[in-house]
Amino acid sequence: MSKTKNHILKLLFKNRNDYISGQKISDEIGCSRTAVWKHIKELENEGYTIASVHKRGYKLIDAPDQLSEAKIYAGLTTKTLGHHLVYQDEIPSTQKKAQHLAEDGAEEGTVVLADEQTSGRGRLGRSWHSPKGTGIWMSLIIRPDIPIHKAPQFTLLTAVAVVKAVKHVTGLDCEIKWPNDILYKGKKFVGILTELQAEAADVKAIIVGIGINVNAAIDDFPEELKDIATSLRAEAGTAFDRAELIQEILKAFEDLYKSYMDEGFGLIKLLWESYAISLGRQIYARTANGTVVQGLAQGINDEGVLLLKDKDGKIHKIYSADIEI
Ligand code: BT5
Repeated sequence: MSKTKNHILKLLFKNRNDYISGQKISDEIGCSRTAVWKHIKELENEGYTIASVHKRGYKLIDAPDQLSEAKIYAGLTTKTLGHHLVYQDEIPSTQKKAQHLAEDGAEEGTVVLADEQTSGRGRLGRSWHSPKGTGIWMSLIIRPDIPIHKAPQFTLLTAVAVVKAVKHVTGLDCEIKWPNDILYKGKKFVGILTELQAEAADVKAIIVGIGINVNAAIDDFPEELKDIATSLRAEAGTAFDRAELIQEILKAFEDLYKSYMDEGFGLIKLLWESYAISLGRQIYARTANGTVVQGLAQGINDEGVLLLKDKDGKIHKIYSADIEI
């Protein structure tokens, strides 16, 4: 989308409850009224419904579920998170882009968002299915002043933020499977990927990748995902506004992040445990080197590490693994 059109869209969103005159738009943007009119027509062709009333101006009535910077900014209630937003219709991976931006010094709170990822990725080089127009594929850059061993706590913080936001927007109660999956009735619809840039023992940046199946139809999933994955639309029977969910997630994340920096991991740990499915159950933890530990999931410790008690009563600390219940 051209810069001018994006700017007009931002003004329309900002004045959503009222008319804004063509003159005011052209003054603010520094283009002619004819140019404003041309862009409004283009927006209408793209699916926006815009009322146009003589002597009053333009008013946004309805917007398609098309992501754009303007749409996200319009309802964003965070103090800083997402204020620097990098949006692309198509990208190989928001995570990769965010990694590069963080290396180049991108400010804390920068968010990279795309409508489609062509090489979305999960942990350990797995791929993440990220089709066009139906999901949320985004990566957040944060720069907490913490030692690196605490970074995995941000996977748990993110999971809590997403569960809260999903509840707020859709009413669905979902569950967290340690460390990075969010499920609804046993099927995965959210994956979280937390990566780190460090200098010696300190965190320079944490890149939090969040993938959410929002409006995808199960029939459109690739064969290997049909039985294990779901989407919010498939579960609720109705489509959701991705921009609203993004705004809620960023708000919930920012609030939890503040609580984390002010008071530590305590509140997040409590919330996380209240949403976790595996606790108190016999589970298998398969680590990256293929070792499998079976035991009772007792909880997480203060660093977010999973504690498994095996049949001999020995406690295993699981730092990273896939869990089978
Ligand atoms: C994850 O990895 O669950 C982390 C996924 C993170 C994706 C986000 S999207 C924005 C950002 N940019 C990126 O490139 N990535 C991040 P893992 O625990 O390794 O799970 C990967 C596995 O989940 C795959 O092997 C599939 O079995 C399954 N999977 C792939 N795509 C899925 C989808 N759309 N929905 C549900 N499950 C999926």
